[in-house]
Amino acid sequence: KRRVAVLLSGRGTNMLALAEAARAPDYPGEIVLALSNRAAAPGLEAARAMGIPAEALPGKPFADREAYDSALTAILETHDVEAIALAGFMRILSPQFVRRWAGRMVNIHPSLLPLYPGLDTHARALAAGDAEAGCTVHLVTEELDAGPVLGQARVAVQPGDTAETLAARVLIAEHRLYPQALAAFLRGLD
Ligand code: 3YE
Repeated sequence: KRRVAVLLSGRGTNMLALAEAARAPDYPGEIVLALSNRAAAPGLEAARAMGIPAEALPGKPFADREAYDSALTAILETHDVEAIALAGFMRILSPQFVRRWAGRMVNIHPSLLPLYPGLDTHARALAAGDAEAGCTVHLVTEELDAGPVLGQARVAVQPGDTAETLAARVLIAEHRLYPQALAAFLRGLD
């Protein structure tokens, strides 16, 4: 099994979906580490409750993005990580970090990319009057939310949806998509 780290900043619900899927004997990866840039992220405790080592690396003490990302790589190397799954990790990664993990790092984004890279995706989909929303798993490249698409899931926008109700519906789709897309990605690694 590939040794996978999940990077998160919040509740860690996608991390939990990955960790639960990875319990299956035939899953091609194991979640060996949950890492958060926010020490207070509930996802860290959720990981520990599943027996997954969890660490926080807050950004504050670091002089710049490169220094932070170097520390991140050092932790990942300590855990012999082979692949990275970003799951609600709210930092832009430096070109150096992206190069170090090139072809070995994926992200889940709550829109049907190339629509709505960046933040506030659900509000933007509603403002545009879209009939469909969804989520995308993509390879992480230097440009934010612009890497090759590995998988997508669609949901219908319902009358009366708010950003919150739409986000909740998309999140359910994320929890189904991400374990499948990560498995296919891991099976394709050298
Ligand atoms: N980095 C690169 N390429 C990608 N990070 C993510 C995807 C992805 C990536 O495809 N190179 C919001 C982050 C956006 C933001 O601007 N954050 C600030 C604040 C960080 C903090 O709170 O300390 C920042 O400077 O990074 C994951 C999704 C990133 C979402």
